Amino acid sequence: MKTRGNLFFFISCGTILALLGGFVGVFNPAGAASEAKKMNLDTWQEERPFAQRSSLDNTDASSLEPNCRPNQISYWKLDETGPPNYVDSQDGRDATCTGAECPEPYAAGKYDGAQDFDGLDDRLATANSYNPTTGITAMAWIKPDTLVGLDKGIFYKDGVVYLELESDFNFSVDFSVIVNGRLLEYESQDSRVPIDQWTHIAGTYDGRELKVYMNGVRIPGSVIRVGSIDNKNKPYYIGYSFKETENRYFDGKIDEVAIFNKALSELEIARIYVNCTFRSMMPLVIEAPP
Ligand SMILES: [Ca+2]
Ligand SMILES: [Ca+2]
Ligand SMILES: [Ca+2]
Ligand SMILES: [Ca+2]
Repeated sequence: MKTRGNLFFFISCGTILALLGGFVGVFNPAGAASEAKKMNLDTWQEERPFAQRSSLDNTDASSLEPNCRPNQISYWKLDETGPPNYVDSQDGRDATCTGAECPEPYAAGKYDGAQDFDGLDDRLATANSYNPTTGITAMAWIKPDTLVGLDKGIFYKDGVVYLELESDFNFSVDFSVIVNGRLLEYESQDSRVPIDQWTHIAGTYDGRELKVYMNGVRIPGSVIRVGSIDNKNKPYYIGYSFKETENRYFDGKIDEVAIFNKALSELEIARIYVNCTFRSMMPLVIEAPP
């Protein structure tokens, strides 16, 4: 970006929300990811991928909930500097690993530390637990080192939920739940995740419709089946999934993994994507176009 014509503003919460569409552009995969953002007002709209243009551009401040992370039931910040315990700050559903399965700590996470998975055998697993059945959201920040070979497992519970990257579609976001004993899956195809950049991915199911999100914005399309999510007393895994006889490991960094007991709305996911800062006072750096 060019640097001339900088204007510095302190913008209050109302204006921040009016600029929500701008945030989505600023936080796109090609952008940096810190609090103070540079915004080229003329070009961000054109540069933003089609999949990231949505009704969020017309967001009204009054419709946002005060709770930053509504209905969250587990939240692994993955800030730990070594094994074996990775804290679930919501519900004590801590994840662990042993020996060669343990990821390396990665200091430059999306928020504080993250974990670096080797793509060979690294994974974290919780103890057995039951899961939501009427609705679910799963999300994570990921920064792949490589994307080759099999699908990549990001978050997984056998026979319940799969947040993956689909190798058949250039490693786009792929979310699945098991509804009434049958797989319900949406391979979004046009949400390709880039190498070596932090990308936020999420999937939701509300008892009827399954949707996927990338960088806080819904990817067009969905699949529908009315029913309840299967409930299994099994572990959750981070950095791994098992499906169709394949062990699917992820090579790269994972941060801020969370699950919720309902399908979050587009606004709720957008708020989490920007770290729930919409209502905060914050400095913005706005660049005039060249
Ligand atoms: Ca973290
Ligand atoms: Ca290993
Ligand atoms: Ca690696
Ligand atoms: Ca798939």
